[in-house]
Formats: sequence, C-alpha cells, structure tokens
Amino acid sequence: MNTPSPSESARPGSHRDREIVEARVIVTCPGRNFVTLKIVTRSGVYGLGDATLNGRELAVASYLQDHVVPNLIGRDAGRIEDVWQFLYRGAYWRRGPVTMSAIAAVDVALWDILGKMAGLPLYRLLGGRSREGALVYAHANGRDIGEASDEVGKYIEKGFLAVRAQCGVPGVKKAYGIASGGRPYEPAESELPAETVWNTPRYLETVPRLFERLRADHGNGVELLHDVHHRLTPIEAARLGRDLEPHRLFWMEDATPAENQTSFEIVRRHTVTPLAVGEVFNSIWDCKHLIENQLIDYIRTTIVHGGGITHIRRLADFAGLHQVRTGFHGATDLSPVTMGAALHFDTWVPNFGIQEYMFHAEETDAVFPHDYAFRDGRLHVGDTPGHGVDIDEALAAKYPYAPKQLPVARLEDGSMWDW
Ligand code: GCO
Ligand code: MG
Repeated sequence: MNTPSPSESARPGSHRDREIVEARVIVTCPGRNFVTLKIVTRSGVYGLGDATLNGRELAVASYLQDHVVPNLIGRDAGRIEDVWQFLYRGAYWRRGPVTMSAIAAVDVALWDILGKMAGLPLYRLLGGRSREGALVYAHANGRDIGEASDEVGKYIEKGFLAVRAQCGVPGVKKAYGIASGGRPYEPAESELPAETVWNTPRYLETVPRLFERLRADHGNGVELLHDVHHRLTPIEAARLGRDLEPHRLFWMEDATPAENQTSFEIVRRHTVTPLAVGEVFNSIWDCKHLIENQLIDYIRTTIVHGGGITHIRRLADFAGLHQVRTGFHGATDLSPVTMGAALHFDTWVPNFGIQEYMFHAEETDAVFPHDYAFRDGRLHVGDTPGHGVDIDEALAAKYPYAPKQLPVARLEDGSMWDW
C-alpha cells in the first residue's frame, strides 16, 4: 500500500482524507426490508450503497458485515476500480446475487463519496447529461381487464408516458402483479412463501385481450409494457409475442426463464414484439450471448444486483455496441439509494431505454430522503453531490427487520413452476 506524503495528506481529498475508517450495515423495514451499507472516511465524508436482495436480505448483510467490512477498513475510498477487482477477483468465488449485491453496495457507496468529495452529482462523474430526464414506466394492475384499463387511465392522467399493465386471469388465484385489498402491489407478503397456482392456457387467452382493450380505450399515444415473469416456455412466449404484435408493446418482459440464453433464439425467431430481460441477472456473463446475438432489445440488470456502477457501466457499454438499450429494474424492493444511483446512470448512459418506477411507501421515503422528482413522465435527478440519497439512521432504527419471502408458483396438479 502506498503511504501518502505529508503534503498530500494536508490537501482536502488526499489519501488520508479518503481513508475508510468505518463501514456499517443498516437493516431496516420502513414498509419493507432494506439493507444499506454506509462507508465513512477519515474526513467524515460518507457514502451509501443499497444491498437489498428481496427475501434473502440477511445473507447479504452477513456477507458484508462478516466478510467485506474487515477488508475495507484502512483502504483508500478513491480506488473504486481496485476495490471492485479486489472484492470480485479476490474472493475467488465469483458472481451470484449475494456476492454481486454486496459488491454493488460498496461500489455505489464509493462513487457517492467520490461525488461528495468532488462536489459533483454522480451523472457528471460518469460523463455528463445525455438527456433532460429519464422516461419511466409505472405499474397498473386490476383484478380484471376493465379494472386494469381504468388504472392505466389514471396513470396517463398523472402524466405517465409509459405504463406496465397486468390483470387477473380467470381461474388463477393470486395472479402475478395484482394488488389485493386496495394496497399497492408488494409480492413478498408473508414470512414463509405464499403458494400461488399457475395456468398457462388461461393466461395466454387473457393477455392479448387485455392489450386489445387498452389500445381501444387509450389509443396509441402511450407506451405499454407487460411482465410475463418467467412463466412461459420459449415456444409459448413466441406465441404470446406474436399475438401481442398488433398492440405495439414497448416490451414483453421475462417471457421465459433465461438461464439458458439460447432459448431466446426461439422467441426471437417468431416475433417482432421487443424483448426485455435481466432483472435476476447479476453479471455481464448472464447476458453475453443474449446481447451479442441481438436476441433482446432491453437489458434490465440494474446497479444493486449487478455489482454496482463499475460493472453495470461495462454491461451497458457492451449492450450499446449491439443496439440493446437499458431498462433498469426499479421495483419497491430496490431502495431509494438504488433508484438515485440508477437515475444518475440513466441521465448519462447513451443507450438509455426506460426506467421502471414503482413508488416507495411514505415511511421508506422518510427514511431515505432524496432529491429525484417526477415531472412530465420522467424522473429528474438533482445536483446534490454524489447520488443524492441519504439515510435517517435514527428513524431507520425504529423499523426492525421483518422476515418476508417471495411467493412460489405451482401448476394445478401441484408441480412447482417458476414464480
Ligand atoms: C418487476 C419485477 C418485480 C419482482 C420483484 C422481486 O418487473 O418489477 O418483476 O415485481 O417480482 O422485484 O423481488
Ligand atoms: Mg419483472
């Protein structure tokens, strides 16, 4: 390790000022669980990173607390790339959602520190503004087609230019994406997973009718999206994509599980409905074949589960070479810290497509004060140095961790299926 010269340590932002003196993991549940890493430098400047992995939060908290934090103390917070390589290559065990979420938390906290020390918002560190705001899509859902259409109408009235639509499927109890009891949709609702039942034929009948109705009710001026949530086989996904073509979707998301990247060749061969995938990926290697063979149109892997800004920037650049655009995951289980960092990224990245935006609960927003704001169908970042999201630790301490897991899905005969 280099030892800074006395003159260097006297300058603000010198190595000694940047030395990491403390890193702590904050687990809180203001409406839902979040794991946050706070890294503090000798100068008192701190940075925040999100490490939330829905339903598996404590695995990442322990990975950070027990295995990463001891490695951070004494390091130079300005060596963002070296710290990334140290945590990725140096762990020997590479990739995976737990590891990559932990690395992301460190990486985002260090970029936040860099911005604060430089007095610059994150998007300026990345290369500056490419657009005035990030186009976002909201989530509309309803128990049936009529209710879903009314919900889409409400979002259009609020100024949204793009809306994801999901509706109940006759005969399917607890369809994906449908809110119950007038509350916003939040899938991780019980300590042990809720059991849901899936029926592919009923679903394939319903979804094209939903979008036919949405176009009839709302015209072509709004972008419409749909999330299949990994439920179909490749050939079923191909058929749905084809049936949806007349309704001009912005994208069909997670049409089939994507561990086997070549399965998207089947979907692509049969439909021109644009394809989005990747919210469960955590590395460029999960989508290399999909991108270089132009089997998808949008990559959804985002900062928190994909190794932070340092890795997602590489992924986005690689995607850009193949005309694949970003469409970052932005469900409520990604904390405002991820949303802030993602919006700075969206403001800069040349091959930006769209950003998902589900609103956080009021308690969440109170624990994580932030400066991004919705205006005219887009989210706009502020000019606060760093990513612009803070944490109220005293308030966070009032919301203890509450274990919750995501649901599982079974077919009607009891076989496990993909949720
Ligand atoms: C989306 C996602 C979410 C996930 C959730 C899991 O497109 O927003 O599919 O709804 O199910 O993030 O934790
Ligand atoms: Mg999704």
